[in-house]
Amino acid sequence: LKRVADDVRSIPEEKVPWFPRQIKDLDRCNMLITKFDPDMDQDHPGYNDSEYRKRRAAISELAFRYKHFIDGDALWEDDFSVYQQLRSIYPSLACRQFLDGLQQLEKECGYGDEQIPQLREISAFLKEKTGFQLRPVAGLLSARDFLASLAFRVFQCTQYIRHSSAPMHSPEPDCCHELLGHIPMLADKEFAQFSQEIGLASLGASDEDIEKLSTLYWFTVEFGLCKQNGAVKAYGAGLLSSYGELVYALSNEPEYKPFSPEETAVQPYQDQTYQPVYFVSESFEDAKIKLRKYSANIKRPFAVRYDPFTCSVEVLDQP
Ligand code: TIH
Ligand code: FE2
Repeated sequence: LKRVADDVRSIPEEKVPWFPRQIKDLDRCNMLITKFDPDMDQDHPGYNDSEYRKRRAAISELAFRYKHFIDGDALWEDDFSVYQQLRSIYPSLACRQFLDGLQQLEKECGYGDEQIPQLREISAFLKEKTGFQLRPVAGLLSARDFLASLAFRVFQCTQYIRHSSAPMHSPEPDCCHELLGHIPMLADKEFAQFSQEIGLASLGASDEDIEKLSTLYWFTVEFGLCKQNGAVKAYGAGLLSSYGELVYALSNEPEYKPFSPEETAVQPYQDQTYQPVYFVSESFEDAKIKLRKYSANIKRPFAVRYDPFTCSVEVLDQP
């Protein structure tokens, strides 16, 4: 079955027809024409071929579902405890930018209800805040592909949920991790820019540099700590989505090192359990400046510049 517009639009008798003003207005530009439909059109060559129609329906369904958090409801229904437990410790352990982002998501986007906003709603929310948008991904992506999407301010999100027997820590990303770890941070302008800059630095880089950039990503975007008003706070998504590791990272147990891209980029890491070492930056601003300096030294025969008007990357000859 073809999907038609949710609401039938009445066209008012005005001189200027309605047109979208904001990106979210595009939600209303969703009317499809029901034509050449093998389910409804008796003249369609596939009308009497049930296998063909089934196949087409499945393909259509994939395209429709592409925009949604397929397993999203599970976070709030089955595993609402993940949210509630983490929510209670955020005020003392999470950085200011994260708390701001989460509060906006609760106020403007339906976080905290028993129902989760859909991927495209969160995506529209982020787009207004920082220009980031979300894209569903079936599983773990290669570092190169994942980082490349950041260059365009696109964040690739998993949709499945962690097993209910281990809500405190998951060794792989899941929807709790994306929703509670990454998305509030991506609502911060400075953090969004930091993320995009890692992405831009990765475009066309050697395998060796990709490895270093993904290690930098790991110890900042995923497991970063930063100083704020004299205290150390978490801004890494891997910490902010794991009750167990968040408490551990801000205890006396792990080792802290000052964030320094050259050193951080070659620090070995493992992804089975908690990190033995975390890097602490003075501020986002400080991390961004250091990263920029580091990226400028990555050897590439060209330079890149992002054009936000066309959402494309310009490739420039290196002088
Ligand atoms: N360990 C995180 C969690 O429990 O939410 C998930 C991951 C972050 C980074 C890699 S896996
Ligand atoms: Fe992540």
